[in-house]
Amino acid sequence: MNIVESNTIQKTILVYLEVDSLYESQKLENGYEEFKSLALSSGLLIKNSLKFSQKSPVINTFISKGKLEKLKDLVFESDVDLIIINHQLSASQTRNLEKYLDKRVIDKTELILDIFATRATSHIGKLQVELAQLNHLSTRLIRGWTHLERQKGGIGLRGPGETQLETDRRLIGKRIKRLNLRLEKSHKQREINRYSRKKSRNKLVALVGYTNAGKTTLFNKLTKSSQIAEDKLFATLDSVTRKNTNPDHGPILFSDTVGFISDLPTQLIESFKATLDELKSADMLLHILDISDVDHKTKIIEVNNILEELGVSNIPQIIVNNKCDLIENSKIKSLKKRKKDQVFISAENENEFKNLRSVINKRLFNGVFKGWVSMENNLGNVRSILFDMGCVKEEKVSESGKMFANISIGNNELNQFIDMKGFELCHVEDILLETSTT
Ligand SMILES: Nc1nc2c(ncn2[C@@H]2O[C@H](COP(=O)(O)OP(=O)(O)OP(=O)(O)O)[C@@H](O)[C@H]2O)c(=O)[nH]1
Ligand SMILES: [Mg+2]
Repeated sequence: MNIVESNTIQKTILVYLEVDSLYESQKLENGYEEFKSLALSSGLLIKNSLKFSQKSPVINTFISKGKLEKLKDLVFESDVDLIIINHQLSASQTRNLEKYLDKRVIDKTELILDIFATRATSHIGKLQVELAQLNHLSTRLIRGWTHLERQKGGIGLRGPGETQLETDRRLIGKRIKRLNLRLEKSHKQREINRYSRKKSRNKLVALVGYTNAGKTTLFNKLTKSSQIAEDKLFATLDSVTRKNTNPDHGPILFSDTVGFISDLPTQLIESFKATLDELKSADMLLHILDISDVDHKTKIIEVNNILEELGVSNIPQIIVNNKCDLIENSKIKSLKKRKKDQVFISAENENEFKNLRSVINKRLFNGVFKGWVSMENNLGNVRSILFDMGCVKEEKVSESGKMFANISIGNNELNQFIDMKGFELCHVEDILLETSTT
């Protein structure tokens, strides 16, 4: 049930705190804007906001006493249903705040879970979000909800949470177990497996990065797909894998994944691990970033932290600076000089992909060989491997049964055949000669 359907557009106060002691990495300059986008993505009506900084969180209420009084006044003045805090709160902090303010209070985790609940479309996506919500809920069950009994419904309680709230821990535990089993089963059936079988012949390149960086836009161009790419947070929830369509590449599967965000709730990382497992089998990651974003440096660190948490930080990465069209040419030029191992593109303009493609080829395949090879007729198995890899562009057979194939293949892959007896690199003239004389 979403907010509009339930006829109760939730009126909200956003509380944005900068807590000095919690910033391990740099803080986001546009952190408030990101927080606001999250709230708007959830369909909330923002009536008011309060921004302030604090040295460290207060144990009982997270927010310090003076600021809390200010917030209480604001709640009193504004007709609101909900207060959202841009941090993760403990169950007792939430409860104390709700008691003091006499309003529902939700934290960033619940807000993100809510967005995921409204965005999930696939069977697996829905199961994953439900699992994350229930895991979150199970940590909250100790708090008494009776003080807000009359305010049930709406954000934070959408989806499975609504019916589960009244059930006890044991039932939730059971449901979590069942969901885990169902997820496991769905994953087994999923196309990933089909791809992983094929993968032995194909390289898997996964696009990762902060939400809204342009991963799906690039993925669509690389694979001629039409996944939804939008200017909103978490446009993509389900991983999608497709074969590369460009003849300049060797055999590659590209995989588009869910975007990351700073302080991504651990429950979500846990639940999405199954989908993100695909990352583990990736041969290379394209780490896409929005170079026009003032916070891009901090976001690179955030993304790398999450990759580490997922156990994939050892996979080779190419940093792809996207949205170059949004910054001055001179700046791009100087960046290119300083960051020679990185790639600079505008995902919307395919004409600029030449360098990206050549860097991918170089790193994955040690460059790509394009040309004709000949195989004696006892090398039928090599021929079928080449076809499986999707390397063969054209084929000819002489009357004696000698096979000729025009292939596009990574040098590393080619090396496994090159020393075989009966396998040769050849010129197009040789083929004409042999196929016409025999
Ligand atoms: N100007 C400009 N806009 C871009 C470029 N690449 C992507 N965009 C826009 O940026 C927005 C986000 O793009 P997506 O491809 O959905 O981003 P994403 O990384 O897949 O986002 P999530 O799925 O939310 O993680 C869309 O409005 C795109 O049109 C680019 O090179 N230049
Ligand atoms: Mg996307």
